[in-house]
Amino acid sequence: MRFVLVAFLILGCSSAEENTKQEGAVPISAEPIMPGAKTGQFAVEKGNVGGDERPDVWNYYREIPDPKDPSAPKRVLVKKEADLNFDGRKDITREFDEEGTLSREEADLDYDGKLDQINVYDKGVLTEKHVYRAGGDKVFIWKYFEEGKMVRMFRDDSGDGRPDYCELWYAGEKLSKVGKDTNNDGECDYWENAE
Ligand SMILES: [Ca+2]
Ligand SMILES: [Ca+2]
Ligand SMILES: [Ca+2]
Ligand SMILES: [Ca+2]
Repeated sequence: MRFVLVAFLILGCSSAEENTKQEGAVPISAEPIMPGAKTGQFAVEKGNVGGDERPDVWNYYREIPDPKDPSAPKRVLVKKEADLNFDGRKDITREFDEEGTLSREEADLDYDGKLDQINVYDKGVLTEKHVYRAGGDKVFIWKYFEEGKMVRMFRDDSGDGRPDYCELWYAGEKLSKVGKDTNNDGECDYWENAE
Protein backbone atom coordinates (compact mmCIF):
# COMPACT_ATOMS: atom_id res chain seq x y z
CA MET A 1 0.00 0.00 0.00
CA ARG A 2 2.70 2.41 1.00
CA PHE A 3 4.67 1.57 -2.11
CA VAL A 4 1.85 2.24 -4.53
CA LEU A 5 0.89 5.45 -2.76
CA VAL A 6 4.44 6.67 -3.03
CA ALA A 7 4.44 5.73 -6.70
CA PHE A 8 1.25 7.73 -7.12
CA LEU A 9 2.74 10.77 -5.47
CA ILE A 10 5.92 10.59 -7.48
CA LEU A 11 3.93 10.21 -10.65
CA GLY A 12 2.00 13.28 -9.68
CA CYS A 13 5.19 15.28 -9.91
CA SER A 14 6.88 13.78 -12.91
CA SER A 15 4.73 11.61 -15.14
CA ALA A 16 2.67 14.36 -16.64
CA GLU A 17 5.72 16.10 -17.97
CA GLU A 18 7.30 12.93 -19.24
CA ASN A 19 4.15 11.80 -20.98
CA THR A 20 3.81 15.13 -22.69
CA LYS A 21 7.35 14.82 -23.97
CA GLN A 22 7.02 11.22 -25.04
CA GLU A 23 3.70 10.95 -26.75
CA GLY A 24 1.84 14.21 -26.36
CA ALA A 25 -1.25 14.68 -24.28
CA VAL A 26 -4.42 13.03 -25.45
CA PRO A 27 -7.26 15.52 -25.58
CA ILE A 28 -10.62 14.19 -24.54
CA SER A 29 -13.93 15.29 -25.94
CA ALA A 30 -16.31 12.69 -24.57
CA GLU A 31 -15.52 13.04 -20.89
CA PRO A 32 -15.96 16.55 -19.57
CA ILE A 33 -15.12 16.40 -15.88
CA MET A 34 -17.01 19.36 -14.55
CA PRO A 35 -20.67 20.27 -14.85
CA GLY A 36 -21.17 22.67 -17.71
CA ALA A 37 -17.74 22.00 -19.16
CA LYS A 38 -17.49 22.60 -22.85
CA THR A 39 -16.32 19.81 -25.10
CA GLY A 40 -12.58 19.92 -25.58
CA GLN A 41 -12.01 22.19 -22.60
CA PHE A 42 -10.11 19.51 -20.74
CA ALA A 43 -7.12 17.42 -21.56
CA VAL A 44 -6.16 14.15 -19.97
CA GLU A 45 -2.77 12.56 -19.63
CA LYS A 46 -2.43 8.88 -18.85
CA GLY A 47 0.46 7.22 -17.11
CA ASN A 48 1.30 3.56 -16.73
CA VAL A 49 3.32 2.14 -13.87
CA GLY A 50 1.72 -1.30 -13.56
CA GLY A 51 3.81 -3.01 -16.21
CA ASP A 52 0.83 -3.84 -18.43
CA GLU A 53 -0.75 -1.98 -21.31
CA ARG A 54 -3.42 -0.32 -19.20
CA PRO A 55 -3.12 3.19 -17.83
CA ASP A 56 -2.96 3.52 -14.03
CA VAL A 57 -2.85 7.27 -13.57
CA TRP A 58 -5.00 9.94 -15.16
CA ASN A 59 -4.32 13.65 -14.89
CA TYR A 60 -7.01 16.06 -16.04
CA TYR A 61 -6.10 19.60 -16.99
CA ARG A 62 -8.05 22.68 -17.82
CA GLU A 63 -6.50 24.74 -20.54
CA ILE A 64 -6.36 28.47 -19.92
CA PRO A 65 -4.90 31.12 -22.21
CA ASP A 66 -1.34 32.09 -21.41
CA PRO A 67 -0.95 35.85 -21.88
CA LYS A 68 2.78 35.39 -22.42
CA ASP A 69 2.32 32.88 -25.22
CA PRO A 70 -1.11 32.91 -26.90
CA SER A 71 -0.16 29.97 -29.14
CA ALA A 72 0.36 27.60 -26.16
CA PRO A 73 -2.43 27.57 -23.57
CA LYS A 74 -1.41 26.91 -19.98
CA ARG A 75 -2.60 23.75 -18.28
CA VAL A 76 -3.99 23.70 -14.78
CA LEU A 77 -4.38 20.35 -13.02
CA VAL A 78 -8.00 19.95 -11.91
CA LYS A 79 -8.27 16.23 -11.23
CA LYS A 80 -6.09 13.22 -10.74
CA GLU A 81 -7.21 9.58 -10.67
CA ALA A 82 -5.23 6.44 -10.01
CA ASP A 83 -5.58 2.68 -10.06
CA LEU A 84 -3.35 1.84 -7.11
CA ASN A 85 -3.53 -1.95 -7.27
CA PHE A 86 -3.45 -2.20 -11.08
CA ASP A 87 -6.73 -4.10 -11.46
CA GLY A 88 -8.07 -1.67 -14.04
CA ARG A 89 -10.43 0.02 -11.60
CA LYS A 90 -9.77 3.54 -10.34
CA ASP A 91 -9.35 3.63 -6.55
CA ILE A 92 -8.55 7.23 -5.75
CA THR A 93 -9.66 10.56 -7.13
CA ARG A 94 -8.24 13.91 -6.14
CA GLU A 95 -9.66 17.25 -7.20
CA PHE A 96 -7.85 20.56 -7.06
CA ASP A 97 -9.10 24.11 -6.74
CA GLU A 98 -8.19 27.01 -9.00
CA GLU A 99 -4.98 27.58 -7.07
CA GLY A 100 -4.02 23.96 -7.71
CA THR A 101 -4.57 23.03 -4.04
CA LEU A 102 -6.20 19.76 -3.04
CA SER A 103 -9.96 20.28 -2.51
CA ARG A 104 -11.45 16.78 -2.44
CA GLU A 105 -10.28 13.22 -2.24
CA GLU A 106 -12.32 10.06 -2.76
CA ALA A 107 -10.80 6.67 -2.05
CA ASP A 108 -11.64 2.99 -2.27
CA LEU A 109 -9.07 1.84 0.26
CA ASP A 110 -9.75 -1.91 0.12
CA TYR A 111 -10.13 -2.06 -3.69
CA ASP A 112 -13.60 -3.65 -3.63
CA GLY A 113 -15.00 -1.08 -6.04
CA LYS A 114 -16.94 0.73 -3.31
CA LEU A 115 -16.04 4.12 -1.93
CA ASP A 116 -14.62 4.06 1.63
CA GLN A 117 -13.67 7.62 2.37
CA ILE A 118 -14.22 11.17 1.20
CA ASN A 119 -12.04 14.01 2.43
CA VAL A 120 -12.97 17.62 1.77
CA TYR A 121 -10.36 20.38 1.99
CA ASP A 122 -10.49 24.13 2.05
CA LYS A 123 -7.29 25.68 0.69
CA GLY A 124 -5.61 22.33 1.28
CA VAL A 125 -6.73 22.05 4.95
CA LEU A 126 -8.99 19.14 5.89
CA THR A 127 -12.53 20.29 6.79
CA GLU A 128 -14.66 17.13 6.43
CA LYS A 129 -14.12 13.41 6.42
CA HIS A 130 -16.84 10.91 5.49
CA VAL A 131 -16.15 7.26 6.23
CA TYR A 132 -18.36 4.64 4.57
CA ARG A 133 -19.55 1.49 6.27
CA ALA A 134 -17.31 -1.43 5.30
CA GLY A 135 -18.68 -3.18 2.23
CA GLY A 136 -21.67 -0.83 2.13
CA ASP A 137 -22.62 2.26 0.21
CA LYS A 138 -23.72 4.48 3.10
CA VAL A 139 -21.68 6.89 5.18
CA PHE A 140 -21.02 5.57 8.70
CA ILE A 141 -18.99 8.39 10.28
CA TRP A 142 -18.84 12.10 9.52
CA LYS A 143 -16.05 14.21 10.99
CA TYR A 144 -15.81 17.99 10.75
CA PHE A 145 -12.65 19.97 11.33
CA GLU A 146 -11.80 23.57 12.09
CA GLU A 147 -8.22 24.68 11.62
CA GLY A 148 -7.32 21.05 11.14
CA LYS A 149 -8.83 19.88 14.47
CA MET A 150 -11.96 17.78 14.82
CA VAL A 151 -14.88 19.69 16.34
CA ARG A 152 -17.83 17.42 15.48
CA MET A 153 -18.24 13.72 14.90
CA PHE A 154 -21.53 12.12 13.79
CA ARG A 155 -22.12 8.39 13.52
CA ASP A 156 -24.88 6.24 12.05
CA ASP A 157 -25.24 3.29 14.41
CA SER A 158 -28.65 2.25 13.08
CA GLY A 159 -27.35 1.82 9.53
CA ASP A 160 -29.95 3.96 7.76
CA GLY A 161 -27.34 6.35 6.35
CA ARG A 162 -28.26 9.20 8.72
CA PRO A 163 -26.46 10.18 11.94
CA ASP A 164 -27.99 9.13 15.27
CA TYR A 165 -24.97 9.56 17.59
CA CYS A 166 -23.08 12.85 17.82
CA GLU A 167 -20.05 14.23 19.58
CA LEU A 168 -18.90 17.83 19.97
CA TRP A 169 -15.21 18.40 20.69
CA TYR A 170 -13.11 21.31 21.85
CA ALA A 171 -10.41 21.75 19.20
CA GLY A 172 -10.09 18.01 18.70
CA GLU A 173 -8.73 17.49 22.20
CA LYS A 174 -11.58 17.29 24.68
CA LEU A 175 -15.01 15.78 24.27
CA SER A 176 -17.59 18.41 25.21
CA LYS A 177 -21.07 16.99 24.49
CA VAL A 178 -22.59 13.72 23.38
CA GLY A 179 -25.89 13.71 21.50
CA LYS A 180 -28.53 11.26 20.29
CA ASP A 181 -31.22 11.41 17.65
CA THR A 182 -34.34 10.42 19.61
CA ASN A 183 -36.99 11.11 16.96
CA ASN A 184 -35.20 9.49 14.03
CA ASP A 185 -34.94 12.58 11.82
CA GLY A 186 -31.17 12.28 11.30
CA GLU A 187 -30.29 15.12 13.70
CA CYS A 188 -29.16 14.77 17.29
CA ASP A 189 -31.69 16.40 19.60
CA TYR A 190 -30.85 15.02 23.06
CA TRP A 191 -27.52 16.20 24.47
CA GLU A 192 -25.50 15.44 27.58
CA ASN A 193 -22.33 17.08 28.79
CA ALA A 194 -19.34 14.80 28.58
CA GLU A 195 -17.35 14.20 31.74
CA1 LIG B 1 -7.79 -0.52 -8.66
CA1 LIG C 1 -13.97 -0.10 -0.71
CA1 LIG D 1 -29.09 6.38 11.73
CA1 LIG E 1 -33.61 14.18 15.91
